Amino acid sequence: MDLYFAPLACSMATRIAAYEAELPINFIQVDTKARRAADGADFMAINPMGQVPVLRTDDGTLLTENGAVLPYVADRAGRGLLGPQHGAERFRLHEWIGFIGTELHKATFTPPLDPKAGQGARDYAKSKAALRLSVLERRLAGHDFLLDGFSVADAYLVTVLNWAMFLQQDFSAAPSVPAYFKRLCARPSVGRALAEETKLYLEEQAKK
Ligand SMILES: N[C@@H](CCC(=O)N[C@@H](CS)C(=O)NCC(=O)O)C(=O)O
Repeated sequence: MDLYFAPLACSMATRIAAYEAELPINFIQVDTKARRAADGADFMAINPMGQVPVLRTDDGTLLTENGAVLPYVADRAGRGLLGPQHGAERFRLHEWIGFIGTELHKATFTPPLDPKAGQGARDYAKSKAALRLSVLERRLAGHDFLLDGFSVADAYLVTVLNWAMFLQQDFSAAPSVPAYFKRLCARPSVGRALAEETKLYLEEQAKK
């Protein structure tokens, strides 16, 4: 598998998942502003949205969208290593990935990180945070993970919460969320992915 990624972007969830399950994977860095991959490829020809993650599977299929990439990787790992594969809990996994992708990633944390977003967009995003964090708080107070064990949904959530930390999000009404983040960062897969991508991010910033 090849993962097209940008440092500390949402594609880091797939890196964490691959490390967690020890899946063989190649990483191809993308400059999403220049829309070019490190191997020289025109990234718009790979994903017409110009967004990471893109996963090339071993048979050459290109998969985009976290909602497809993360369950694919979970199924590749098998044995429930990255989440339930069958039954009602499988739908819970999709429920959390959908929640993280739409309600947290896009609605809450993208506008404050996007230099092109105006103050109106930022204020709108800020007004969304409390309710969404309360949903996380309800689950994470008393549970170590979003589901019974670690899953690709946790890989995605810790990736998005890393942005919240950078944004100095107010977690006073949801104290279990930063505690969860700290716990997850202590996992070798998460710690390794964060260290590697932070280094790449800083190198990228230094070039600009
Ligand atoms: N709906 C997409 C969103 C992916 C996304 O927002 N990727 C961001 C990085 S976190 C990106 O590549 N942004 C560059 C751009 O939009 O030009 C998914 O779930 O995979």
